[in-house]
Amino acid sequence: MSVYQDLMETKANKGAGYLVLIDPDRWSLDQVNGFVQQINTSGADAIMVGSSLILGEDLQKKMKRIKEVAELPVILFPGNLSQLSPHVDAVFYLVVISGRNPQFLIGDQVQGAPMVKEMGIEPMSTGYMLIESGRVTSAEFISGSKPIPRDKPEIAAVHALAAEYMGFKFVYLEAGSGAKYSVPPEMVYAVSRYSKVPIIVGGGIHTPEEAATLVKAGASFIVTGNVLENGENGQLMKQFAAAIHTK
Ligand code: 1GP
Repeated sequence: MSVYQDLMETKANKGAGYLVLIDPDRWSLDQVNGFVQQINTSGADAIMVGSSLILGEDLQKKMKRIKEVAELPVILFPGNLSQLSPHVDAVFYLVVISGRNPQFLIGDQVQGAPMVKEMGIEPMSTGYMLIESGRVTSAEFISGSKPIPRDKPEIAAVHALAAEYMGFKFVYLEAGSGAKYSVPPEMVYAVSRYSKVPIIVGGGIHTPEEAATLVKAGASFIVTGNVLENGENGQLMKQFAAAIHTK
């Protein structure tokens, strides 16, 4: 079964899916083992790996280690082409549709296509939208694109409809890692009413209650990253999974 089919089954059977994001810079090669083991038993549905900017060494070694230890699908969430890796099952093939920067609309996608083919990883086209979240995030700065104002749900909705008409498999509403405010539920609701594309929501989600509200508003997948980077977090992941799995 493809990772896409697996995610769609998760959505159908559990109501929504929980994706745990690993930023490789936040974990040493040894630490990442333990974290992946925790994720395996947390009730999460898949592991995402990547960041808008990675400074640390050993990226490919960490990816390999994550894939070896993971008992869940591993999905690359690439900030740029240098993060492409054969040590994943699939890649969110991101297009920053909220921006107008040609590098992130088609340039990198063309450069990356033969690499993804050669690596044999599954591409899942994803219309990625940056949503204003109270401060300039790394994703916004690095992508050189303006976020959608958080009080303009209709702008996000029409971008999602365009993504649907262009055949994208997902849209990703992104407040940015460590965002001050997560994506407003009103925006998720507007997008889910206007377009049929499954919605991934991430950035600045701190509590299971917040995640549950976003699922109720229409999110199909919830991503948490930062909130799990402070030591013991197995219990918190279980709480997130329970809040997100509404069926
Ligand atoms: C960032 O949406 C993800 O790309 C997760 O964000 O690290 O704030 O949870 P956080």
